[in-house]
Amino acid sequence: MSEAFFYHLASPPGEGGIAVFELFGPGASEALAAGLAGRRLPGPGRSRLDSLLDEAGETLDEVVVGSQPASSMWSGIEAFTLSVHGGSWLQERTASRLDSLGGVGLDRAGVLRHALELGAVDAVQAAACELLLDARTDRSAKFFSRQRSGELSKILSQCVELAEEPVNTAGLGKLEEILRGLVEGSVRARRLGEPLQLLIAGCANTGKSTLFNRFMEKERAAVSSQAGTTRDLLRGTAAVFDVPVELADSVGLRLEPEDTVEAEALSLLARREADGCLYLLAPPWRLTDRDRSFLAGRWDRKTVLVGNKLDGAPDLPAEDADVVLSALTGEGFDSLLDVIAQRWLGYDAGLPVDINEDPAAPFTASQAAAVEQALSALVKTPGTPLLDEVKRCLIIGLQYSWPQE
Ligand SMILES: Nc1nc2c(ncn2[C@@H]2O[C@H](COP(=O)(O)OP(=O)(O)OP(=O)(O)O)[C@@H](O)[C@H]2O)c(=O)[nH]1
Ligand SMILES: [Mg+2]
Repeated sequence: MSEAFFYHLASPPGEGGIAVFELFGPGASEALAAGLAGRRLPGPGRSRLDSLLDEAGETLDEVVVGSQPASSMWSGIEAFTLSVHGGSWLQERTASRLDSLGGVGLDRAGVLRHALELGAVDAVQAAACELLLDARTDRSAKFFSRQRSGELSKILSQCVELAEEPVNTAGLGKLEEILRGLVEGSVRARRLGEPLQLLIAGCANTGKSTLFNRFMEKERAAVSSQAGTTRDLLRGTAAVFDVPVELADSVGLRLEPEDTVEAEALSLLARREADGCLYLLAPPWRLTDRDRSFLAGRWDRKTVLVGNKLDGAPDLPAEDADVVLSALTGEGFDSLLDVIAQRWLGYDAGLPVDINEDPAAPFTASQAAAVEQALSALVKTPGTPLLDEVKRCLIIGLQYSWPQE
């Protein structure tokens, strides 16, 4: 038996036109050559047509074999690619053939763990890689692609170097400035990979589902003039300035639920967690006792009061509403987006920001914690910063912050 190697199904799961397996590790070339009719592998950067043979030497499938340099692989690991036809049976059969050749199948996280061990990526790049593959908006994809290339890693390495230099005021000042910038930018960066979760709540018939649909840019939720239309929680991902935001449309609050389904939906709603709440008010946009009792406690400081149905009441004062709009016509909707971006997404006034301009900053909880600890060790005792501790935290951020617990 030849030396072990790893394989990974890189194409999306399920049936497809073509399925792509990646093979890497010390034993990959020998094992792959043994499984091919031609028994010859392409040179670096090249591909060739061949046939994959089963254990008995019969052709399993016509395949394209490629030899990929580390720089062109998502994982940063030099690999062979084996493209087979994409039917489910063939995918399974190919995997079992690779097993019989001595291969060990790895999922995406397994490949990244391996890449981290090999030093092909650091922990920041591994996290970025995972988030890039799951990115739901262009803004997220662009940001994580830059972090996959090492933008934040480079800044953290530069900080480690500054912490290693003999103590001098200019260097320390610079280090503090960089770390403060990273901490500040991290709210915005984290929201690109861990979407903000907002609950849309309010009394029955205030227009929650209409607002939800406006965020989704399509008719996802049923809307009607009858109170009690929405019975269960409906979820969807919207893009606010191209930042992913997860929204939940909820059952309307009523004193007397009509039946047990509505009562159950209301009791679920009372226990629901989210980062924030968009609470809808109908004209004249004044909070009632029922509104206050829902908002008291859990949603107190996490709510934006949205005065809806502006089209029907154009000249009213905003009263308790933080923003007034018409979910039906879209008038005033942009100002709600501004409020969300400033309140929760870490953007200043002066939106929209170009989707290429999000500065590099910690984008996961463990990266953010590492950088915050480095900063607090730096400023803890003025004049005698704990530089070893600063360095230790930064190295944790760079090398050990992925996978997160
Ligand atoms: N004029 C006007 N009507 C609106 C607006 N938003 C919603 N409506 C209407 O108000 C009614 C209720 O809207 P929904 O979106 O179903 O309200 P809801 O809060 O989801 O209602 P429940 O699910 O029953 O709690 C519908 O007839 C909507 O067309 C608005 O901005 N202006
Ligand atoms: Mg509704």
